[in-house]
Amino acid sequence: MLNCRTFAHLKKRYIVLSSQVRIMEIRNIAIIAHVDHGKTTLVDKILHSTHVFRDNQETGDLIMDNNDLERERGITIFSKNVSVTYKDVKINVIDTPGHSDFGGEVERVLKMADGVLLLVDAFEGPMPQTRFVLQKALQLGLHPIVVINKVDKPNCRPDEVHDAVFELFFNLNATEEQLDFPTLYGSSKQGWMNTTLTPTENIYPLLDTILEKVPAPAMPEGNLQMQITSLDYSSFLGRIAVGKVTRGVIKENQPISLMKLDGTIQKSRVKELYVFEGLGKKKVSEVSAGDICAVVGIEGFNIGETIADYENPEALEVISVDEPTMNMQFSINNSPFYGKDGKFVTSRHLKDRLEKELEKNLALRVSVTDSADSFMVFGRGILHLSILVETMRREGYELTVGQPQVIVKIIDGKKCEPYETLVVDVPAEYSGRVIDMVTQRKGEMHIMESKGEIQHLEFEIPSRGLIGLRSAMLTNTAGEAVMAHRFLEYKPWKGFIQGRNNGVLISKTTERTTAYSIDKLQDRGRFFVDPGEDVYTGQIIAEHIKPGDLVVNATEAKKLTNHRASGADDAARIAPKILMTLEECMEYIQQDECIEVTPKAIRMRKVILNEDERKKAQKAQVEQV
Ligand SMILES: Nc1nc2c(ncn2[C@@H]2O[C@H](COP(=O)(O)OP(=O)(O)OP(=O)(O)O)[C@@H](O)[C@H]2O)c(=O)[nH]1
Ligand SMILES: [Mg+2]
Repeated sequence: MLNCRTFAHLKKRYIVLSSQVRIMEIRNIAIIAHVDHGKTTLVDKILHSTHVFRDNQETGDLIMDNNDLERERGITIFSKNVSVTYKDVKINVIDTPGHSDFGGEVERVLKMADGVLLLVDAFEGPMPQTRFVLQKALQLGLHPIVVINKVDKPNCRPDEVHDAVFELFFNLNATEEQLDFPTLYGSSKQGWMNTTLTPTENIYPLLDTILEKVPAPAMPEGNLQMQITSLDYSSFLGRIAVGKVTRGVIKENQPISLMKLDGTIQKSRVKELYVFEGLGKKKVSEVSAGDICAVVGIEGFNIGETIADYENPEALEVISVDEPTMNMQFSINNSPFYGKDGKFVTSRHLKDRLEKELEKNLALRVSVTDSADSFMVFGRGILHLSILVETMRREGYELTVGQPQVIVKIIDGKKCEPYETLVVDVPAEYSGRVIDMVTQRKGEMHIMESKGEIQHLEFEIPSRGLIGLRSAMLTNTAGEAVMAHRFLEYKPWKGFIQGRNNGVLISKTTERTTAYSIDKLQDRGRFFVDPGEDVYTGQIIAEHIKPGDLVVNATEAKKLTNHRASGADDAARIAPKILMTLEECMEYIQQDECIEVTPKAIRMRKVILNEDERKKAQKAQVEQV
């Protein structure tokens, strides 16, 4: 039976629209933070504590990072919408990626939110991406709720971090109201949040703060307006437009006008309509202003376009998508091992796949080159491009990718290149080395502060200088450095930056490597291949310990002697090969090198495999300069 109190409570939570239709109250929030500060873990906990799962339902580690690559790397690549119900209020939650390559995505999806949770790691404090996403949220007039996460970590410093966050708000010109942000402390991992540092049993204090502090979305009646802010893709339904309805009502089968970016109007019709529910979507017949929905059936739309009334369409202000800052050549695989393990190997396959990618990968561009076998692919950074290559190889593609290059622009008649802010936190004893390393790559130090034992360094550096820096940094600081960077702006070209210091050992032969040969060559270089691996002429098989390349034979068989013919003795003395990820290879190779990528292998090689031809080309290049 309903008693008076519950009735009053229900009345508060539902808005009576017309005589009979009651619409649930809504909150739309986005979770933003620097990479790895715990956004997805928190979204998972929100789903769990609002009983999206049956108690006995098996769930993986992070249910939200559901793409294979996301799971493997433990990062979020695509922003995602989920929806939960708490105290009769529908909370739409948008999980965003924290890596700076996907920063543009965050900026767009913030358009769907009426509030944000800014997560900050209680140990690391605000990082470059924290600043970037907070700035975007403040500019949109949102009032963030600050969550100091990971207070379970030893040596964390929640109070200091809180002060640093306040300072960041202040420096970003937050208004009085924005500066008056509510703060919660807790551990997403342990599943608790509180307004003080005292642990609780759950995250309800956070959910209560959301209900209290995040404004309900505006729900104006009138002609339909919905801006497409992100897209979903289903091989069955095709491209799906996602956004918040900001005015009026959108209905199944409704004819609409799509207000294109170029100002033209395209007539179309809504086929199906979905709202978010739990981890999935629920088909509905209509959605009113204030809620976030997914629309099926609209052909050829772009992000930022408005779905508007059929008769009286009005567009919303266009949102721009980040321009690429880096490019890389994608070609068919033309190594001697071509076609051995891939399913899709021709230029036609490559072209079709890249075109398909453009439909859903918003910050990506592709252009043709002089050769029908090569395409230039433009993206937001190494990670953005490497994820595409990784995805393709898992689908069965073979391809060759070249050295990633930053995109140069002519601005006011001057050659300009992208610059980034680089933040490095490192134990004081290594800070000198870090400064040297960054300065060599044309970085300039702007800030140097001590945080206890740790030195906090901030630089401005051309993006070019960052390529390959991470591995060099880890080697030179015994793995202690924590670094993060984010695109700043285009500025004048900074001149020559020294590439890789060491040369490489290149295979002379196309054969199987032997323990005998590798053992003999071990003091010359550190190997990328094991004994018994097939290699080809021109393949990079090791890093030379000195500058300059060397062509070597790593496939010689041991001369049989009267005693023993086995290579077991040699093998026992061989150091295990260095395993490099695709990204590490991308940062490692130089301009005359490229990477062969197949479903089973990643091999670095010289672009010109034949030694004589390579020398001729080098000579010609030197003469040209
Ligand atoms: N100690 C501790 N670790 C946490 C906590 N929250 C998350 N983590 C860990 O931090 C790592 C990153 O967590 P995610 O939730 O994937 O971080 P994210 O912010 O979604 O990362 P991106 O999506 O890549 O930006 C994982 O290893 C988590 O287990 C916490 O409260 N305490
Ligand atoms: Mg995440």
